[in-house]
Amino acid sequence: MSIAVLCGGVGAARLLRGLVPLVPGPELTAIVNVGDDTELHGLHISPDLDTIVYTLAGAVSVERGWGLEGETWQAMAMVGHYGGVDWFSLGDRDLGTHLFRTHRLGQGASLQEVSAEIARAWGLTLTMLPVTNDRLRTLVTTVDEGEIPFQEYFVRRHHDVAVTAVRFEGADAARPAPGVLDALDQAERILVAPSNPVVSIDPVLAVPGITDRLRARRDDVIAVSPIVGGRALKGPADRLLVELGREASAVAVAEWYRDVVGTLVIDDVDADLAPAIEHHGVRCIVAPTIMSDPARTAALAQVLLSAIR
Ligand code: FO1
Repeated sequence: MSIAVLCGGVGAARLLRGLVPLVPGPELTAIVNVGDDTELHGLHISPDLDTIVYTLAGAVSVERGWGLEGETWQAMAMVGHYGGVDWFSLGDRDLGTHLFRTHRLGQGASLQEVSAEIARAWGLTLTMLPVTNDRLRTLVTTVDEGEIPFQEYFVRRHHDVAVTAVRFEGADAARPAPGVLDALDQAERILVAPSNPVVSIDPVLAVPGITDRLRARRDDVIAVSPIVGGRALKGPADRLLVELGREASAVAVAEWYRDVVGTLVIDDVDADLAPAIEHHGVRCIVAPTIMSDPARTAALAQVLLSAIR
């Protein structure tokens, strides 16, 4: 069964880890957010693409969910020694990935080509596509500093500042990377990972053509709620929803996605929300969604694959 998955970072990477043993590599396409991408020290950093690669390769830091396990930080310490930008922690080995990517982009390779080279080097067989090869950047309007780049909000400010708006710079002119629309047309099922709807999935949907494709295939689109028991499993999705005038609940996730998602999988603890979700015209499946170990991750992947429309 061919599957396309709309992906942010950590939550998507974990879901893909559950899908990889069940879906043959050539039939699994990850379409990945690039709104988190940033340029630092002259390097192009693609956090969500890298988080997916490192996770599927079994090399990700278990504690952080991003970067590499057993990483050292000597280069960063040296940058800090000079008074340079050291609030975004780039490990010594991780830096090699950014050096390689930046060099290849400078040679004229597309982000998609470099991402495929990196994934191949780690032995991955799925197709991993940045949603676009063009420049797309998530910008966040904060109450005290105005509009700032996503990583300044997320990492430098520890996503601990109230947000009034989110914008995807470059999205209007961005073209889907080659293969993205075909994957959405041809996949038997399209999954939306339990990533942040506001800052991880919306930048993917903002690329012209993607939302239209999903609308056309709404009955085949299944999302997993990243909000469980009124809280985000990781990151600021719960606070962002509230700051943008919604509530922090799986019902709000259903409302957020209702135009493009036909089915929402919510966690057992939220079972009583199922009627309210179906009231929004979104079919609801109740299942354990917390991917805390390989068995639970595999079970969630199985639920998604066997969900019949
Ligand atoms: N997240 C942090 O909270 N602090 C960091 O210093 C940090 C560095 C970093 C370096 C490379 C990379 O690929 C990811 C990194 N992340 C860091 C995660 C990154 O901010 C992600 O965009 C978020 O986790 C949102 O998906």
